[in-house]
Amino acid sequence: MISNFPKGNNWGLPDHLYQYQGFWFTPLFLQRVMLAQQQFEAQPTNIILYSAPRTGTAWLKSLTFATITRTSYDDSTTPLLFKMPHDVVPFMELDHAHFSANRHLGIPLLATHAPYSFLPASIIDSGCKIIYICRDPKDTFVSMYHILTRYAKSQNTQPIELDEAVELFCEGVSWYGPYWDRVLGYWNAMLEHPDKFIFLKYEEMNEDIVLYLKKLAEFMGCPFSSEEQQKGVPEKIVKMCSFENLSNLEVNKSGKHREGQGNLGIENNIYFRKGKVEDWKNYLTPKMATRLDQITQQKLSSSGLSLN
Ligand code: PAP
Repeated sequence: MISNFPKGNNWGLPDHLYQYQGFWFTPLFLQRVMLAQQQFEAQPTNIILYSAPRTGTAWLKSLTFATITRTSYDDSTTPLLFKMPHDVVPFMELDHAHFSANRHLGIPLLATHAPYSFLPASIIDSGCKIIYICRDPKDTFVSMYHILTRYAKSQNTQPIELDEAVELFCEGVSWYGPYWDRVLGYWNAMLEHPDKFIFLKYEEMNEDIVLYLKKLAEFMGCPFSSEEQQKGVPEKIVKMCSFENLSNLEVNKSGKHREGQGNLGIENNIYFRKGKVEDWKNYLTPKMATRLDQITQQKLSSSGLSLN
């Protein structure tokens, strides 16, 4: 069925992207999103982490995981010391079975990159909490371009040039793209169900991460007590989950994620590049940046949301 959908360039990688109901996916991910739509049974206690690729998923996973498990572990015992963030919070598209297992451990977190309109109905109907993180499209694009060029090299494929990738991203032809449409999908859903959502921006979190961690803890139903605050627990979690700390842990420097799962296997350090705001200034020409900003303004103009 998928092979009949409109085909697009997967930024030079051997397989194509396919467009379905307005969004672009690799065949494997589209298949898995569709499977999850049919089979995934959310519980009201679930907390779902939504993000587009390269917008801060690993950071959000580590922060929420460390916060939720803080009565079981501290910064010298947390599994984050020996497992990468993507391995402590299951990913709906690929870890369906793993998620069921984690439920028994009392970890209610689940992550997905699926656009809002593709969510399993049980997630929307069950009333579970939803945490969304988004990022300036320019930094998102630059981060995506880097992971794809590294991935292409690991597959012995010639990566596409930056200007070609900008073109594709602007046309919406990118993993789970168009980027703007998916952010808007969640933004509009948040406006409809404000009590269920917390909507985060990577840039704002960078400015005051302790404040946002406290908001997250409250939203997840496990606020920091005044005693914890006096002991500096939020600050310790922030330090544990910082880019500097995580990217220097042996597991994140040298391990391999999804090893043995076909061409999904990839070095863990690919997930930790620079962790900076406005790194796009080092890569995009003014013309490219203006083009991306214009699309952002055009697409979000009547939404009340800004992304740059
Ligand atoms: P994914 O979609 O491949 O899982 P995701 O974790 O969403 O990626 O985002 C990766 C970005 O978050 C990278 O940004 P960069 O390419 O601009 O550097 C990565 O470096 C950054 N990142 C990873 N961990 C952290 C962290 N602890 N704090 C801040 N940024 C981080």
